Amino acid sequence: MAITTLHEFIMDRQADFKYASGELSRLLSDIAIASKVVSKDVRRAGLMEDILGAHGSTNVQGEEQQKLDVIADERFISMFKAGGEVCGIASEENDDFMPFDSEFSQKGKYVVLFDPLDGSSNIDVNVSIGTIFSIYRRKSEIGTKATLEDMLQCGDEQIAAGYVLYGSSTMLVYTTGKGVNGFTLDPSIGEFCLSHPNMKMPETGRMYAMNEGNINICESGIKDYIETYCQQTLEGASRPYSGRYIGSLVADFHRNLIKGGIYIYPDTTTDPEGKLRLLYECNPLAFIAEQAGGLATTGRHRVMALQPTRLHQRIPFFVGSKKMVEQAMSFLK
Ligand code: P6P
Repeated sequence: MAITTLHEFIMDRQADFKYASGELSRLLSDIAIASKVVSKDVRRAGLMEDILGAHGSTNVQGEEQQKLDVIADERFISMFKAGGEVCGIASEENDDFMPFDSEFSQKGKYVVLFDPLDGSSNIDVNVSIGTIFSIYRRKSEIGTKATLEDMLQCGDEQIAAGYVLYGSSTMLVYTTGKGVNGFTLDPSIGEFCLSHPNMKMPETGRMYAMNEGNINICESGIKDYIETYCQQTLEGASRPYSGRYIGSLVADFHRNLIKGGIYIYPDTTTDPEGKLRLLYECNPLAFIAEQAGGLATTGRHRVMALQPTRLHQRIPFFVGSKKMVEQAMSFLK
């Protein structure tokens, strides 16, 4: 079977963009290169005591940073600075957004918001983790410093979005608004190769992903959905749904994209706004979900319609197969 590398695929699809002059293609290629480097780091984390464990600091979320969080963050930022397509970034690991200082970067047309390593509590126990990224055209004038307004754009304005899953294999899945395509890293040639063309999320499924430890500290409609719907043998079924919760959003999302399913992280008494971040977790995955025929809401509103107000704002997140998200939402008052 002929191999299509990510680079070839991006070049072939460049014609999808009117006035495409190659910047987005180069940016996507830069993300792929940084992802290969992070994948190498992740896969030998256990062998490098200086890379495992806590970094000894906490991020703006108050979460203890893992060394690999910080390393991955630095890898992506240095790639964006070197590429020239990006004028600034926002990342889970950085308190404030980061407008790039060089004249070279300030000519960049794009901003990238990303979570360099999501699920990093799983690093030390060898469970899948992921990178999530969201790309916007800047609103500020080219040649100037990126602004907060460049970062706080509505999810519907995304030019591209995707994730890298450092799982049993390393995969990069992305969309530019023309469908979703998945690429698997072939370490023997160091290339991401097209393995999942034109991905479509099954409109229903039989797996639900939720931290059920939260079942009694979130709104009762969710408990009703889980207990009276997911955990019952419904008409025509031979058994209830299966619970599958990996503790890494990217891994749960990717499984649901392929097999069908729903991921729910609601607002709780401990996380009254929800836990997941709108800008660099929910919006990019919402773009992928919708492009694949799925749905992403807060339980009440479509994620990509929300106007962000804060860089690290959190929202409740219901994402996955369209019919399953709609079904779960019907249980909310
Ligand atoms: P909890 C990882 O920190 C993350 O952001 C997602 O990847 C994951 O689904 C969720 O939080 C896990 O959170 O509260 O269930 O441990």
